[in-house]
Amino acid sequence: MIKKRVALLTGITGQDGSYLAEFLLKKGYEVYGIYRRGSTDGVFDRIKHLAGKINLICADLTDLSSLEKAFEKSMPDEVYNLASQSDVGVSFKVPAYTLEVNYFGVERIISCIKKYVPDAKLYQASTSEMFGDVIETPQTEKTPFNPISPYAKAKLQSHEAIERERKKGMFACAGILFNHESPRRGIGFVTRKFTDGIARIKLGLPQRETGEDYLELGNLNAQRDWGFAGDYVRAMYLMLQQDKPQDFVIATGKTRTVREFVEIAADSIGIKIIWKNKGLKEKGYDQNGNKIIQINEKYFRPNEVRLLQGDATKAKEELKWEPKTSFETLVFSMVKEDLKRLK
Ligand code: NAP
Ligand code: G4F
Repeated sequence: MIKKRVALLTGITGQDGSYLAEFLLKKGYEVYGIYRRGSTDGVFDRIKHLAGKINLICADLTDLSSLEKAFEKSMPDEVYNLASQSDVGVSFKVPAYTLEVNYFGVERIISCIKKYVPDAKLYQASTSEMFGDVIETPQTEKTPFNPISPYAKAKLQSHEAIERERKKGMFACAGILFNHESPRRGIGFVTRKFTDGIARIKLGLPQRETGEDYLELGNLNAQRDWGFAGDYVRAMYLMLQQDKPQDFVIATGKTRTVREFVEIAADSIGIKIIWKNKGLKEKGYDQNGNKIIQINEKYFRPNEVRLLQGDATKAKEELKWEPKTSFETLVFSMVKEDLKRLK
């Protein structure tokens, strides 16, 4: 009997982990996932439909002994390190913890691979946030990094650790992924915060964070290259199927402002936003004159990445990877799922 290939995923309870677990199960993998114990319910919400199909192990990226046990138990052929403190804004508030998980956590994973499965392949979740105050547009694998947040600085250290290990012979790849979203996106990120918020407005429900009947947002002028998470996990898998390990930019190539995202999402359920005033006093009204958006300074960051736009030509040529989902389809699906859930 042919032995199934074994994948170990950190961050299986997150957005990408849930899509990647589904993808690898369909490919016939035996899937192990690391979860950390949550103090609240809902930790398994994104993977409850996979119960009985995946093997879950309680471990934490800050705890080497727990990771060693996870490796000893799963003995993976492929390791996908998706776990991180993934919120850029929060990283300014907890920089040391962010470094502990996002950099030292990766060093712990590397040491487990060396100890238990030296021939295993490693995927590391690097990020477009490392381009920071961008030096050129669009950004490619050759664009110099210029990180400006504690999150991006920690991710760059782990990105360099991957390069170091690759030079020493490990099959280690980093995907430099641009923003990718889905109905399973964490509620704190701007896209999901807005699709949840506009669905509440449509249904006459109070906002989740404030209880108000309008939504508070930060910088509407930041530009991001947004794709669909389900498309991006395919690229992670493809990177580990190549003959030699390399890093790849994964992006759609198109950039849009937060304001555009907001307008398209609202429009998809018949709400036309009319903007009045500028700067911190700017507000958004619906066609009936009801205030639905207000700017709150607390959502601005000490340092802001103004523009991200990726060039995924290398992935297209070498991985034969291209995004399949359009921006509009992505936005509509997120709004639709939030409406369905809240109803
Ligand atoms: P996510 O939804 O926030 O998921 C993060 C995962 O990491 C969760 O499963 C979380 O567990 C886990 N985690 C956090 N701290 C941990 C710790 N100390 N030990 C073990 N697990 C821990 O993130 P995502 O959007 O799926 O992103 C996946 C990865 O790609 C992350 O590394 C992120 O930084 C990176 N990335 C994301 C994007 C994007 O646009 N989504 C773009 C580039 C790179 P809990 O469920 O217990 O919180
Ligand atoms: O949705 P965001 O929090 O995502 P951000 O900072 O781009 O980070 C995401 O993408 C990175 C890849 O580039 C990942 F590495 C990272 O893990 C994460 O997945 O913010 C997007 C933009 C920012 O410019 C932010 O200032 O939206 C702006 N924004 C405006 N109002 C807001 C808000 N962001 C949040 N979270 N909440 C707001 O109310």
